[in-house]
Amino acid sequence: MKRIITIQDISCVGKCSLTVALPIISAAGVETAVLPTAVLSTHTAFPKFTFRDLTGEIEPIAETFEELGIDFDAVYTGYLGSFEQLALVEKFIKTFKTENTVVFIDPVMADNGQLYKGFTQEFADKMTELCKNADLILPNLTEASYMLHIPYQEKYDEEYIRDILVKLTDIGAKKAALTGISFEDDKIGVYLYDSQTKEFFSYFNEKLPVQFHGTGDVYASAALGAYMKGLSIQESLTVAVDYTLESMKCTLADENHRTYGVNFEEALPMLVKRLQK
Ligand code: PXL
Repeated sequence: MKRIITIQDISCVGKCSLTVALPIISAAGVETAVLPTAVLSTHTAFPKFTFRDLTGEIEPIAETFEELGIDFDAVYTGYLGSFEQLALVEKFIKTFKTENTVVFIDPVMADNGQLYKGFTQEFADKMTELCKNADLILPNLTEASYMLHIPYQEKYDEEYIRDILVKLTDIGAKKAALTGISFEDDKIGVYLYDSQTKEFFSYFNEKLPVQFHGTGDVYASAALGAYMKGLSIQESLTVAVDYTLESMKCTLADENHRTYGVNFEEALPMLVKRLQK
């Protein structure tokens, strides 16, 4: 069984980051080690939240892993809360990366044209630096716009997206996939560029007329789980689109759904089935 480590916060309520990555990647049949970077009462989109920073734990934990000879087949980073964390995570990646380690960076910091609470352009620039270490980065279009210092555009064509993807890989990541890409009102999906083969790939499925918090983390977790399970990157990104859609459909199927994130739990059997084929 493959073992990955995911480095991001744990938000007690409001399904995102570790409370999403741990169950999804585990269900994919991949051992999921965690390195929590902070404990929050909820994610930061709630009107009020506590935030206990765990930056001081990152180095001692990493050093202890190293002394014990613990290794990982992949390092997956998501929401990171400070410049110091970005530096420590880069050090972690450099320490644990071997020839076969997959480095998967989701530069979580923005959506819908806006940075999340507490983030700045300067932080986005440092996150962009971290992305140089990645085999695959998974930004949405808002994050990519901050990374490249270009205005966020709601309307775009395929040429625009391909140009952004090439520019993202020019920074250093081997592959870049843009999530939440939509050229038609009723379709949404992913667009990938592999700088080594110079090939593009895209996949779209139904676009629902709703938006939920946490879908980016559900998407990234499913994609990594599938990839570590042995699917190709194209298949993994495809399964993750379908699984995220299924999670949103399960959320809507519950008339009394509370928007603490999507119902990825009841969609898990579908993900597991797709990974068994
Ligand atoms: O889903 C991304 C995310 C993760 N962790 C925290 C967040 C957010 C987005 O708002 O606030 C703490």
